Amino acid sequence: MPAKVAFARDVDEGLSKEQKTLPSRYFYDGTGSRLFQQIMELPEYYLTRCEQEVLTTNKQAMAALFARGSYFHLIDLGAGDALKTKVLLAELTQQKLAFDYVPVDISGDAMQQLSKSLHNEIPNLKVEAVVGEYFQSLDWLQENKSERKVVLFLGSNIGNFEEPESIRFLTSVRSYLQPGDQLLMGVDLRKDPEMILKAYDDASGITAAFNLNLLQRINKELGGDFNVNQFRHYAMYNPLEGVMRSFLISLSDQDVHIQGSNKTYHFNAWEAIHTENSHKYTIPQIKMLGQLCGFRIEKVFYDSKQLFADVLFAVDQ
Ligand code: AVJ
Repeated sequence: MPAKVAFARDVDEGLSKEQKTLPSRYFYDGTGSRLFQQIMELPEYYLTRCEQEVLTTNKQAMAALFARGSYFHLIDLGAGDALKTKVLLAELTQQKLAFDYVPVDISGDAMQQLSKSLHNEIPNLKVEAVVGEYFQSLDWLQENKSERKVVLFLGSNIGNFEEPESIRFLTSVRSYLQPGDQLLMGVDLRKDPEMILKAYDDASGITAAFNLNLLQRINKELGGDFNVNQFRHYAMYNPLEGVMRSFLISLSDQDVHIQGSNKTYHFNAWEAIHTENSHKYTIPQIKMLGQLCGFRIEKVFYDSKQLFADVLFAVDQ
């Protein structure tokens, strides 16, 4: 199915629900990817800096655990600009490990830029970029099933999934791995709710622009007539569930027409569109999640404040 058709279908499905939703994977058009890069540099958005610290501090230990004397594929799910992965790539290259790099991302722009920048920065690295959604990356895993693999799933991207979806996804990843393969997964840990809230509702309004850009993308690609000024970003954290949720709130009674679905959608004043979940975890939860999907924790790497963790999973026999 062409990407635009799927987008139109998903938007129509989400906006036709009793409680309106839009899938967060559609944030990342050109503008959205640029806004996310700005988010990663915000003082409030601690996640990227923490994970960068985890990788920088532990790159040698990680490389030692990846090295098993045989050639492997390093598969980076949701690679984006791969700023964090580059720390590892430099280390693995320096240690002369035999591997190639397979970044996977839904943003074609991002994959083109990444291939180019890697060609300049690490000319000897073999790169095979894949443009597609996470589930499409599974095809690649399947095609290369017999070869050794280290899968990276960094940045707490897992946090966007609801629990059943995360189990389904990790179980499918596991089904294409074999004993000796590994998964390094970044997870955002539970912490002061105020700190989490600020990370998703920053003072300069970049996260608000990122959320609202989804409506602009619908206008551009599907011929929508959203008045973006009539919606407001709203984020809240539930400390019982450990879930950060983001919404777009309709500021008035209004109708929006979308040519792509040839439909008009009504929004009541203060009605919400749910656009994103970002789950925060405890290590016991992650251990449990791994177990459910056929993974065993080999090692947990933390930043100095223990705000974030990169968990290395081994594949059970
Ligand atoms: C890219 C999914 C990890 O949930 O923290 C950042 C996306 N949304 N600010 C996250 C995001 C709002 C981010 N992930």
